[in-house]
Amino acid sequence: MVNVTSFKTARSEEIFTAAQKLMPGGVSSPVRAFKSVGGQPIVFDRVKGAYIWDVDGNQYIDYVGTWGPAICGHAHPEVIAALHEALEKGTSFGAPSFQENTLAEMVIEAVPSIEMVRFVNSGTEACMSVLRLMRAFTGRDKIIKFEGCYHGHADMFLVKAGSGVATLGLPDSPGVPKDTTSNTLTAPYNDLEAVKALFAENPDQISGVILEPVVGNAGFIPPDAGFLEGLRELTSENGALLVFDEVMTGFRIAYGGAQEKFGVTPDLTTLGKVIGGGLPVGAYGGRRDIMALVAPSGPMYQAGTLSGNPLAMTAGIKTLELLQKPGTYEYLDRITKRLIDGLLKAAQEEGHAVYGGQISGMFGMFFTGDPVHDYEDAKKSDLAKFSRFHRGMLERGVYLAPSQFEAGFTSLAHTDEDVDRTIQAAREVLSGL
Ligand code: HOZ
Repeated sequence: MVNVTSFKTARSEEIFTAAQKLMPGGVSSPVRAFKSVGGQPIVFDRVKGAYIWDVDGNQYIDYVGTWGPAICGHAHPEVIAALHEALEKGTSFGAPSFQENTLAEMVIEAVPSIEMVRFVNSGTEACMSVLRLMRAFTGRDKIIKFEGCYHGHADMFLVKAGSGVATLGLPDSPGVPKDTTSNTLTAPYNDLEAVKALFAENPDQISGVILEPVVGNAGFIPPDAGFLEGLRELTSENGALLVFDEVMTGFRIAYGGAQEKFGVTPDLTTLGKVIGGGLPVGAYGGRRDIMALVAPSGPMYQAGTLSGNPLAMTAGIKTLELLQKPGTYEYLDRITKRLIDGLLKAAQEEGHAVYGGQISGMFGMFFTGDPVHDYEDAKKSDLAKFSRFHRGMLERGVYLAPSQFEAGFTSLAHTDEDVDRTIQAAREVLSGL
């Protein structure tokens, strides 16, 4: 753990300065540039278990977990060993492999809504494909999404989106034609009445409702009691599909995702992150009669050279095997509850208004005393205070997501001692904010 007086960043700064001349903003994805929290990002050298080491030799307890996939801890020895073995057989086939069957069987067995699955390469790809499928199946063009939910960066979803769009406070992106988003209707999260009104205003035109069943891209926001059930009823009544974007929550808040946790089964589901065990992967799946429309069994076209990549499948299979061990989700829940309870208590005792919570290994804390049920509530968080908190934690060897509008993640590698050290660091920072 970094002692605040020995926190050095010269090498990170040198690399990031060079990166800014080579790549827009110096990064391959916007949020990691630290723009909303200020200061320069640290440049990673290696990761292991619950820890990160940067190029200056600082060590951090990591609560980003490569944005979710590292649920077993970074570079788990069994995942690495399986990858070594798979690597010897080649890096890409572009043809069927037995590993796809294995992972498909595991996903179908685990996720209540999924009877058939298609593997792709990212969460963005999974969501843009599922949208085409929603429209192909229903013959309707409109969709409903929620403010602050993020479903990747495809044109149709860049309306009131979360994640980097929220982090950077961007208006809906230039380059997205108005016509492309004219069929994207939005409602506040947790607001069933707003959804009801949209269905009433657009009879027989809405193909479906897509949402993060637990929001992670506007900070951590759980569904209110009855919200998911209400959406299930409204979509069924209106001949529309219900789609859970479980890219973050899949295999994280329960083995079968949010749909297992809350007992609400959507028609279609998107996955990513954990099912790739740290390699690039995504998937969409659902009812057999809907998935039958996907080419080549049906006419809805979607394809990919690297889809079903044997290395990604191998890392995913091993990760899911590790997650099947008894006690996994109980451990994630216990350690994460200890973390968030400790952070909230420390903040309150140091005189800060905070609101937060967790489900299994997913958590969040806002700098507002009011409950957070939707994106408008999340925006009331004191973002300047969050930035100072983030920097103070970084200087004390704790790596938090560099945005108030991203959930945090724990792993099976995080120990009670890591959590206690994190709370101690938080107390120090909060006392000076
Ligand atoms: N969209 C990701 C989190 N919600 C951020 C990915 C990244 O910056 O690496």
